[in-house]
Amino acid sequence: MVMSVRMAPDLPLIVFLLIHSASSADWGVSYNHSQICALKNSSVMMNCMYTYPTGYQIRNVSWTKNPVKGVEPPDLSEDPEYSQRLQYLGDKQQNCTIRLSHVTQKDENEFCFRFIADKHNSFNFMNIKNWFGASKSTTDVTWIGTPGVTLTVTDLQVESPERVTEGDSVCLTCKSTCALTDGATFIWYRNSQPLTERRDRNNQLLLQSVRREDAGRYSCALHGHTYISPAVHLNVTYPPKEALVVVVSPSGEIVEGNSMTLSCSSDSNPPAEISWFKGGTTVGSGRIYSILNISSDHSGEYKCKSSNEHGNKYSDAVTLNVMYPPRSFSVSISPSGEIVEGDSVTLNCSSDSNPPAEISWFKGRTFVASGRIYRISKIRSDHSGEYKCKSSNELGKKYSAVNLNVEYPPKNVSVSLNGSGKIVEGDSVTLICSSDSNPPAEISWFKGGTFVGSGRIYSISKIKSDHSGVYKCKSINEHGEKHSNAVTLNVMYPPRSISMSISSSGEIVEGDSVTLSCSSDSNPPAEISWFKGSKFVGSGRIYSISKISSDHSGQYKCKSINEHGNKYSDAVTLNVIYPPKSVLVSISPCGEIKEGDSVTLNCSSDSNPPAEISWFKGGTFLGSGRIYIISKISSDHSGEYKCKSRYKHGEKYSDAVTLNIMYAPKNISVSISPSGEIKEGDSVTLSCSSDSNPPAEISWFKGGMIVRSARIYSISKISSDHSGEYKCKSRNKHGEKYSDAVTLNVTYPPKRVSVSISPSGEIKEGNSVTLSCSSDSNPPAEISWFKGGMIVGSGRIYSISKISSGHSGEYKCKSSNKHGDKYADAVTLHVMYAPKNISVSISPSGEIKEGDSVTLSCSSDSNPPAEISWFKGGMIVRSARIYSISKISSDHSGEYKCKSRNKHGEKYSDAVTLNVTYPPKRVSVSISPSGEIKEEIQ
Ligand SMILES: *[C@@H]1O[C@H](CO)[C@@H](O)[C@H](O)[C@H]1NC(C)=O
Ligand SMILES: *[C@@H]1O[C@H](CO)[C@@H](O)[C@H](O)[C@H]1NC(C)=O
Ligand SMILES: *[C@@H]1O[C@H](CO)[C@@H](O)[C@H](O)[C@H]1NC(C)=O
Ligand SMILES: *[C@@H]1O[C@H](CO)[C@@H](O)[C@H](O)[C@H]1NC(C)=O
Ligand SMILES: *[C@@H]1O[C@H](CO)[C@@H](O)[C@H](O)[C@H]1NC(C)=O
Ligand SMILES: CC(=O)N[C@H]1CO[C@H](CO)[C@@H](O)[C@@H]1O
Repeated sequence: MVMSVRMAPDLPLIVFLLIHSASSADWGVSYNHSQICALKNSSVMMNCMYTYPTGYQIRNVSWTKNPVKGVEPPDLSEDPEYSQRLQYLGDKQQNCTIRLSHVTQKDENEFCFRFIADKHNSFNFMNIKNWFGASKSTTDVTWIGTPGVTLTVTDLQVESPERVTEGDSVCLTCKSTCALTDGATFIWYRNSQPLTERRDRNNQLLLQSVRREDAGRYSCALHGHTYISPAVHLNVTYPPKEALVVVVSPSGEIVEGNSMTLSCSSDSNPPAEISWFKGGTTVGSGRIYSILNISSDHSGEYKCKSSNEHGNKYSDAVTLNVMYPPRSFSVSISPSGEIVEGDSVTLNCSSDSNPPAEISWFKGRTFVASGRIYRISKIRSDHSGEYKCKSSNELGKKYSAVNLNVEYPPKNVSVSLNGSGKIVEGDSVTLICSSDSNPPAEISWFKGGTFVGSGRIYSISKIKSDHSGVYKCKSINEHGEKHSNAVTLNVMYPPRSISMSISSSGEIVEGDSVTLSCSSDSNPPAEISWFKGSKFVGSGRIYSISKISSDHSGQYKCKSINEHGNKYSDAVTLNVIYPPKSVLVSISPCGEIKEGDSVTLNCSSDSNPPAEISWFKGGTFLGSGRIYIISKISSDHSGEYKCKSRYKHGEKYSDAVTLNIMYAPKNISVSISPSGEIKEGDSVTLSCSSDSNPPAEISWFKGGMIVRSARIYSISKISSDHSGEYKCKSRNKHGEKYSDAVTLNVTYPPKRVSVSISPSGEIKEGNSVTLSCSSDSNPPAEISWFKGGMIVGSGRIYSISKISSGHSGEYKCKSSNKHGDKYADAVTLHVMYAPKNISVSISPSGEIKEGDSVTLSCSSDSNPPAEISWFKGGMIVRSARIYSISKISSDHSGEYKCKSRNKHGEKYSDAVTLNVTYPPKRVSVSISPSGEIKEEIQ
């Protein structure tokens, strides 16, 4: 360590000596290591001790780097590069150890410790300048420990040969740029995995007889440090170990047309080159060997050769067995050439396929045999045909055909007729000769024994009856000939040339015998039917009528029919002569005849020739002709009618028929009995008469209401309610009609006589009042009015205008007609009025003396009765009609009046004066200022 106290030049030794003398200790800094080799990113501990003389006190400690004389050394703790990484572990006495973490190449510096101390117990020295020349007022000492700690930072590098061959010995070295401490332990990694197998020594890894598994990326590190060296690849080469052929695709059978891929896998370093062999021949190279569109030629043994600079290796052989469906076919027949029935024949089928095919034989679609050879001994004609051999394996099948043609003479010669069998004239007929032969035969046709044509088909178009006969055909080829069976043609035809004849000529009279006969030609023979008009009358060639009657007259014809058609003969007329019979009248329309209808009478008289007709009603001739028409018939036409039929040999009448003509009601009338006036209580009969066919139903109506259904309507004890208009209705199914209306006027004496007052309610004097008398009577009654027993008026209405109290009283009316009279109940008129005629009377009359008894009474007239009140002066003194004063005094003197009041008004009486006389009492004397004496008596 070097002492580095420096003094200012102008501060002489005195200070130094003082310091020196003041302490026995020396100034100094000592570091444990002057050189430190540190691994990148590791933490470095720089152990440091410092000393200073006693009496000094440490004021400041710091570390700096690469100090230069004359330059203020920077404090590393203030350098941002270091402030985070530098840690001062020492103290302010003697320990100045620091730790620097995460060291980098940049940290390769000289690090020095510096401290500043001053004298604790100061002797007031003069100024001292420190070694930087700054002037201080105290004895500061700044000390830097130089030389400091030199830091070298190293990384790690793996040193390795790039390539080695399996079996070589290899040494890997973990290198650093400075010498790390002896005790450092190295760790090795392969492919980032720590090696567990300890094959290292110091910083070396020894791989004796290297194996291919040792290849990989190697890196090294120091135990206890995070830093790992970059990895270095160790490449171990080796010859191919083995070659293996794998069929990549397809996985199963190999079929022609597919593609196939072989893959050769082999492990070697560097990678091997692959070549392919089929048998001993090279066929390709590369790891993959593909064959597109494989064919059977590709079958065989394949292997691959794997080779690199260190050696080569062959794979085991792989066998390709290419499957394919049958192909290249051939079918042969032996013997070749013409084959005749009875020969022996062999069919042979050959085909190529993998796996070998199965062979089956088919004739047409029918399976006949299996196996490559198909043998037929004694061949027959039915063996002819197409034979197919089918060659099939699992990949497919193939057919090959051959034709076997067996020749033979005609056989099964037969004739067939087209159609269902029946042959009708005009049809087209075809005879077909069918014959079995090989080769095909020649055909000839015979009718009877005569040749008529050749060819398989013999056609007759539009056949005629002449073609009927026996036909056959002959079939002939090089192996023989044969005749068919015979076929008979029977040609049918419909009836033709029909004719009819009558046995007798001339007039036919009723009772004669007549025969009709019909002849016609047809095949098969026809059936004959006979018709009269369109009506069937018989069958058979002959139609006989014995004893002919008029009914037999008419047109006759015969019809000839077979299954192929029919034909009618011309018509022949039979006209049977006869006299009239059954003369009948018929009426049209039939049924009911109504007036207005049009009616036709028809006389049917049956005779040949027709008779003359005449008409009669009763015995009267009406006209002639078969028909008698009445248009718009009326009831007058009713009656019996008949007709007469006249013939040259006589005449005949019909039965009579009656015309009954229907009509709606008419001439309807009503009669009342008795006629004349009808009084209540009488018996009255209404009868309705009308004319109609059929008879009508009668109903009676009063007003619009039906009251009875009968021709006669009787009312016993008629009442006024029966009054009114009546009519009757006559009705049958042809119509209805109403009579004129008749009036029933039932008379009766007055009844229900009553009086009503209007207005109702209270009647006040001056009102207008109307009394009305209502009464029911027929004829209308005359009315008279009574007040009390006095007649006061007449007429239904009795009016009083401006009524007065004098009209009060009982009123009634009397109603009278010729059948009687009747009084109404009496009604009372109460006329209301305000008080009037009010007067006052005093009793006793004459002079009234004090002490008398006096009665004032107020009388007034009013309705309703009034209330009375008494007034003296303007003051009310009593409310009563009588005002009695017993022992009257002079105080009662004065004017009195009474007031009479009801709801209609009020009235005051005239005033009356009460003059109560009395004797003298109390006298008073007064002297007037003038000396006059005045005496007053009160
Ligand atoms: C420093 O060195 C001394 C002497 O060489 C030794 O005794 C001491 O243990 C060391 N200290 C450290 C922390 O290494
Ligand atoms: C100095 O301090 C460091 C850290 O506290 C410690 O490791 C070292 O032993 C100390 N040195 C002495 C000599 O005490
Ligand atoms: C440096 O060391 C710290 C821990 O001490 C670690 O987390 C970091 O990854 C290291 N850096 C490098 C680059 O190795
Ligand atoms: C090893 O070396 C061989 C020969 O140079 C080379 O072909 C091969 O690719 C290398 N392998 C690796 C993994 O680098
Ligand atoms: C009924 O007969 C009476 C007496 O003949 C007559 O006065 C009256 O007017 C008749 N009434 C009707 C409604 O014809
Ligand atoms: C006021 C009035 O009329 N008084 C008379 C009352 O009666 C006497 C006697 O008859 C008369 O003398 C009063 O004049």
